[in-house]
Amino acid sequence: MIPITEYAGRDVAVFGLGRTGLSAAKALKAGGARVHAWDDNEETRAKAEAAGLTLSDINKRDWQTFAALVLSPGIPYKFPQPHRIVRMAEMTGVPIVGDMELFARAVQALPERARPKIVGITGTNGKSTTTALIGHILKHAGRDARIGGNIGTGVLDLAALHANAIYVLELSSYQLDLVKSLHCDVAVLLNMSPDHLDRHGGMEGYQAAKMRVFLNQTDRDTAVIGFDDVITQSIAIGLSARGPARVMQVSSSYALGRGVSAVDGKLYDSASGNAVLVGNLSECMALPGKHNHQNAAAAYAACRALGLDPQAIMDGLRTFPGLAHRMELVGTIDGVRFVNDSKATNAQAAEQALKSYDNIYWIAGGVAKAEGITPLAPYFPRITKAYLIGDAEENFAAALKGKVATQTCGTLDNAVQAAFRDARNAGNANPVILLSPACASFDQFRDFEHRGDTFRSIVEAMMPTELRELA
Ligand code: UMA
Repeated sequence: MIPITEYAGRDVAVFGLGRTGLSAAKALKAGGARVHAWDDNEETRAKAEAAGLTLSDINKRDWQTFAALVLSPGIPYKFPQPHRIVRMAEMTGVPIVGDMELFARAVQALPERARPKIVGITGTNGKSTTTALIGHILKHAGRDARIGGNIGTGVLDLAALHANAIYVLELSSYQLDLVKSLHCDVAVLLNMSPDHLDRHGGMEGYQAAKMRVFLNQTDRDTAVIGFDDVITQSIAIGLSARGPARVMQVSSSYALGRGVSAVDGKLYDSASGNAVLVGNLSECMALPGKHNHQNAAAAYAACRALGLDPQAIMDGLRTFPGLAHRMELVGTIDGVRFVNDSKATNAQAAEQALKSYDNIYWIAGGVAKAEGITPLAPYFPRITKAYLIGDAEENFAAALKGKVATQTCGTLDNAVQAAFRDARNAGNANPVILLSPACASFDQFRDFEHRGDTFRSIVEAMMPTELRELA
């Protein structure tokens, strides 16, 4: 935990008691503040109390006594309309901060030589993968990397500040909206397309929030910017001209004259003006597809800025296991790869996986969404056979009829066994058994994580003992 001492002896309101609020309340309490913790939801309040927090209904308190309001990122701040509590803080002149701002100020309060490094990662897509990837590369190279933020661990839950530590933080637009003091030694902006527009009052507000990842950067810092969409291209051009940070462009669409590019599956570093081949991204099993190659290029640029040498970074890219439940390679048996993409609960999410592999033995089904699998038709030629499970199996079999060979399997266990038999016996190149269900899981599982964990357990049980120990 990172104790927050800034408010020692003062009263602070903490509103929203999910992951952010709970960790902020604990960190503030550990730093000596009097915490007034509250949430609109009764059940959440009960859970927070059970976790040891003392509740205090901030709707009924004297706001003049509050030194700050710590707001969770999911609570409406400005749009579609400010939450009642936000209006209360504004009317009484109580400063509103997020957990990232508390973290940033705690870092800034340290003498310069005692400050850890901060890598902030944002973008519309790929930020969790890139965050986990940078964290993995750094750890693999022996650095003390701490991964948190939007990826799932509240930043104040990470281990205490230390000069040699590197905080690798996924930053959502919601979190960025609430920071002023954040100073990223390396700031990564991957890409930008319309998202969360109602929450930011439109594209301009969304873009302005994302741009805050570059706040407070100096000429000693690096801004890594994707060059594959028009919005981030113009941001990169603007920041290159205006500075102050050194801009490093990255792309998986263009061979950049100066930057880091992934071209035809190969990673090139042309930061010096000459393109140098760094390595082959096809060796990085957990990073298939063009979108992952952009993530890899960004992670490479970020880690170079932190002083890692190219081969150490390539080693990290090669050994990255992927994010749990997102195109996660859970094992390889007799040359057959098993990929857990259980998080794909709709066709759009499954599309990412289907377009990343060939010779796919596809496990799909569960509780289908309205669009079914019709939007996935362009990827049917990549599927060798489909193994269908759960409520949707008959519907999906009908949708695939005459296009893809199918087998209705009922359960995930049956599907994995049948797919493995076929994939191993077919003798085709690079087969992949892909669980990317394009469905919700609750007909057979608690949630998508339970479904993915079950898949992993089935695969591990099929592994010879020596492989199981390595898994
Ligand atoms: N609440 C109220 N009143 C409201 C709205 C919410 O009291 O009007 C309360 C809820 O009852 C709940 C709490 O606020 O108890 C939830 O706060 P939150 O939504 O900020 O969620 P946290 O659990 O604190 O998780 C947040 C991020 N969630 C969001 O930004 C929505 C998590 O990102 C992040 O992992 C976590 O902090 C730790 O940093 C999740 C996310 O969905 C993955 N992010 C969005 C995305 O990626 O698209 C931005």
